[in-house]
Amino acid sequence: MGIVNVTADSFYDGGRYAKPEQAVARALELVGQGADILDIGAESTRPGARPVSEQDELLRVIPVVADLARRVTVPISVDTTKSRVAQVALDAGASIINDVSALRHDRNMATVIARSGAAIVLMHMQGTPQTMQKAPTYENVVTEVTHFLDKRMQVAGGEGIAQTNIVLDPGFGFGKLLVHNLDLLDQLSSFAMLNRPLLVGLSRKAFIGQIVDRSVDQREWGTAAAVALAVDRGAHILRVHDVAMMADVVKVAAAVKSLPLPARQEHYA
Ligand code: HH2
Repeated sequence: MGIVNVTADSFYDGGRYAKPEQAVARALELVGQGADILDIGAESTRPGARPVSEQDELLRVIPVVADLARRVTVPISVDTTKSRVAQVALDAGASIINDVSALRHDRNMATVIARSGAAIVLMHMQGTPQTMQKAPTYENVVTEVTHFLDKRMQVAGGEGIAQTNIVLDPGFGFGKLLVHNLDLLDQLSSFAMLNRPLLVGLSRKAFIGQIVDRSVDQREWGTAAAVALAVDRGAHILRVHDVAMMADVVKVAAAVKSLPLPARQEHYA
């Protein structure tokens, strides 16, 4: 899943694709590099980011989605927590809504998703982007995130969203300290018990910067290591800025995973 942020303030690509034509060109470039899904966002969720009005979000995201829908065959996801933005984006050709609030921000979101038959990404976040990194606390981050995602799936189901349209995301960096992100990555395979595809957003995040002690524009190697580990532990969708590089990382990690030891042994017979 290739990221395109039509924003001025995203933590990595803020300002680069703020104009619709720049965002469309970037999205086409990512598809050319091997992106299987595009994720278009118009509101930064980095810690402390300023909320964007519905009107501004619509003005930024809809022209991009509408243009891309005519030009690409890969599914278009829209990163939004607002039901009206979701509805207009789906009408313009998006087929996935990536809701980092997991249907908690806007009580009409579930209805929009259920009615449209769109896919929905439900992500875990402790707090809100304004508060989430102040004092994240967990007794057991893996158990608590699993419990949260399970509950949000049930809420979605209760609102008429088909379970087969749900993708889950533990929300790396969203109300998590370094140790919490490490636990989630290490134990990612435990989310398989929820029986839904797993999306992870690791790309260039602050916790990678803490480990390698590098600025956001120098975190691609750290991201590559995290992406390879995530594939090994069962992630299905890797949300990344650097599609060309990470497509190779995913291919190598997935090759080992998809042809496991017993299957490889047959080749020796
Ligand atoms: N991370 C970001 C934004 N949206 N959505 C999901 N499902 N999972 C994530 O981990 C995730 C996400 C933050 O990354 P980015 O879009 O690059 O930055 P910003 O929020 O500053 O625009």
